[in-house]
Amino acid sequence: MAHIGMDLNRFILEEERRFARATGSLTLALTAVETATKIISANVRMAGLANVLGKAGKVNVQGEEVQKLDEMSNSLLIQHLSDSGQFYGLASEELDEAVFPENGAEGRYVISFDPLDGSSNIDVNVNIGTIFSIHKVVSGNEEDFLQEGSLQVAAGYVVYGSSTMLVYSTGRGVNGFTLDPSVGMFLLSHPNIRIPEKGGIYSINEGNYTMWDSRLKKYIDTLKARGTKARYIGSMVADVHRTLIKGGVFAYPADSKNKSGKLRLLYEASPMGFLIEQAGGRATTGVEDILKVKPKSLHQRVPVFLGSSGDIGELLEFL
Ligand code: P6P
Repeated sequence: MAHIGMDLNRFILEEERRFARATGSLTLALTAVETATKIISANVRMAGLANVLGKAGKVNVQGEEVQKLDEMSNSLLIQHLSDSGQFYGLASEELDEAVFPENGAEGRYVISFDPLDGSSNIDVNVNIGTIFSIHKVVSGNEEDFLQEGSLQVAAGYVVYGSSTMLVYSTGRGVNGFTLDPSVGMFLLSHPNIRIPEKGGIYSINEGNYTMWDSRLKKYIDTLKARGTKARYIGSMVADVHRTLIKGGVFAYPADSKNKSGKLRLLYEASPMGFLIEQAGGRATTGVEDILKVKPKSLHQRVPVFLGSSGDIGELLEFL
């Protein structure tokens, strides 16, 4: 029985024991994510001191300046996920193509991840995070990354904020673990997270208002008229974490400049949509459920509206 303070490893093992056919592979896979993100957390915590601030002098597949912490986080995840032997393939926001670890031939899973999302906030000490999405190997090639979000075996994020929290789901609810740096363990702090049916907060970059569809403008204007609170950090992991805990709506819509929105399906929209739905909320592109979208490419972007089911229902009436 899960109790506050239970460590993540024991929680994962107890979850595994509930499945007679479990081989322990997912446990090893999740443990590799845990180890890599603990090390990333230690580096993020000392970013201001260890000269890892600033640019790495490179540009990634998204055309974004690569920050040193981005590069380090990506390398750490590649190393630990590969070493685990549980992953047939790895897809990263920082890599144009998927990589297939030498010792992953027998791996039962593929993983897509954003090693350090929100990295433009690194130099100003604002929350950033790691997001991951795990699918089963089906065909043993790159197609395995292009499965619908509803088929995820596990998804989660680590938010490096006032504390470091790992929040994940394997399809049986959502649980949050807070890193206790004094013992270097993630301890259960938020068991069975449920998102409120309605929340009094909306989270969207209003700097793009003039480029939005008129129906979206009408919806946001209605929220304002009601005095709904606006909260926008500009770091998806932080904005979604607040939405998961407090309720409300997070949105990164398409606009006249970004016809498919800005956020990536495989390692942002899909894992976050999975968590929000597992917590009782909804996640949509505005046209269809995010978890039903069949990906066409690794770095495909989609419009994102996710949060409390009551709020998303109202939003869809406007759209
Ligand atoms: P904007 C960070 O760069 C990111 O990918 C997400 O973490 C965040 O939600 C979004 O972009 C913020 O974008 O255009 O509002 O700065």
